[in-house]
Amino acid sequence: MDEFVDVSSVLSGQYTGKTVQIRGWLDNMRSSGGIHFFMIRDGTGIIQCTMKKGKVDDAKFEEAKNLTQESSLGLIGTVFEDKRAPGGYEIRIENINVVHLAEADYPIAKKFHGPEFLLDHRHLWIRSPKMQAILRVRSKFLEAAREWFQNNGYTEFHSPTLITAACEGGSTLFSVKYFEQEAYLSQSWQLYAEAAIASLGKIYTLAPSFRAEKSRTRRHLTEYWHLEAEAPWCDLDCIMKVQESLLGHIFTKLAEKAAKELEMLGRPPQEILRMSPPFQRVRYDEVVSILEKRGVKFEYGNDLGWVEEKQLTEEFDKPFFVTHFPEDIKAFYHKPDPANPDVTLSVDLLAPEGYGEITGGGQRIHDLGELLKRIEEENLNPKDYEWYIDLRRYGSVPHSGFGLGVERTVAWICKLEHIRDAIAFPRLINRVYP
Ligand code: NSS
Repeated sequence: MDEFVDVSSVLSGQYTGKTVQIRGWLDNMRSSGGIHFFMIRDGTGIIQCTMKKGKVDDAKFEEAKNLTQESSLGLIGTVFEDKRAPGGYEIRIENINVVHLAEADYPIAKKFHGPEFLLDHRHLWIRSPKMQAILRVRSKFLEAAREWFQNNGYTEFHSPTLITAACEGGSTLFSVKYFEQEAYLSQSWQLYAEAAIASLGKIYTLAPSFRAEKSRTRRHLTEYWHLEAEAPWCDLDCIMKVQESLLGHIFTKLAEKAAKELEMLGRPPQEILRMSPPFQRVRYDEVVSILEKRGVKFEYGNDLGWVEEKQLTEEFDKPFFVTHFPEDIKAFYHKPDPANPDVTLSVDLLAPEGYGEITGGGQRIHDLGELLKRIEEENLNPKDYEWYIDLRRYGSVPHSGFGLGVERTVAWICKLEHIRDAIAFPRLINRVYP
């Protein structure tokens, strides 16, 4: 017998009474009364394995005493249902094969460590139950998102990471020496997506975006994963419906496929289902009055910051849209509202419970003259945007799109205190290691 089985399938009960072979890492170990108790983790689950003196070779039993946390090993044993074991099953070991005896001083002890220590040891900390659960929710989140896009006729499209013109304004651009020229890291695929809709129709992407955020906050990374969509013949209302349908699908799938992980993170799946669309729509000017009523000092025309968003989210118990932001606080490509050109057909989606913005987007300018005017008003160099401007010369159509910050959304879903835990190896103003 040389087939290894997954711990998760042993825990599902399908191997009860049978002899199986598993492999994994020693998560924890104790010995009592001639029995070694091993907790073995294999990435699919964790299971108690017991080794009884007399049931294995004496030398093996003695050798096992010296096993260290995180040693990797393979073992053969019989599966028993046992209510006392965590997970309800245990494997009684018949033979064990140590693949790698880990060094004795595993840096992450079963005691409290400060956040900086855990960030320095992130390469090991991602093995912790909490990080495992978050990373699994993240994976299921993206699986469901891709599924929605595929079911709804969207084609996956990729844009370059090395670019020469800002999408979201110059202040957060990372510059890169590109041979003799200066280039930047992309903040968003959007401008290229606007070119690609005339080729492929409805499109989406999942890619890293980069922002040289100088602020240390709980919701800013310098490198984050951006789930973006762009659709021709789609207006502001249409792109809000796209977001509702996408997130509704994701919530349903998460409740079904990541229930155990969500539960462990303190987010019962029913709570996620309760967040399902429709999402309320509030205009920016209404937001100003809400803030005023709550006694928050806020002037019309300012952008919503962390403080304002936090206050606002207390008024809603589900995600909600904020629309029609003033022109001055939105990037050049946002279409001015024909009914009131001082505001734009823009929309952010805010998560409740103090989390705030998780998506940003809206309807784009499709008229050539209007775009040139906005580029000039924003003091951008039209030369940098020549190809983008060209799109308004050859078959321009009304179109809209949005970008969802994967870590922001996962942080909210998993009820995390800080965005850094929604990604395995976070990039922050003061951290590019490990
Ligand atoms: O700047 S955005 O609001 N909008 C765009 O980039 C559009 N060009 C997207 C589009 O229409 N295709 O960023 C979109 C989202 C925002 O709502 C956040 O959820 C996330 O990207 N975001 C971030 N997440 C983590 N860290 C940082 N620094 C960050 N900046 C934006």
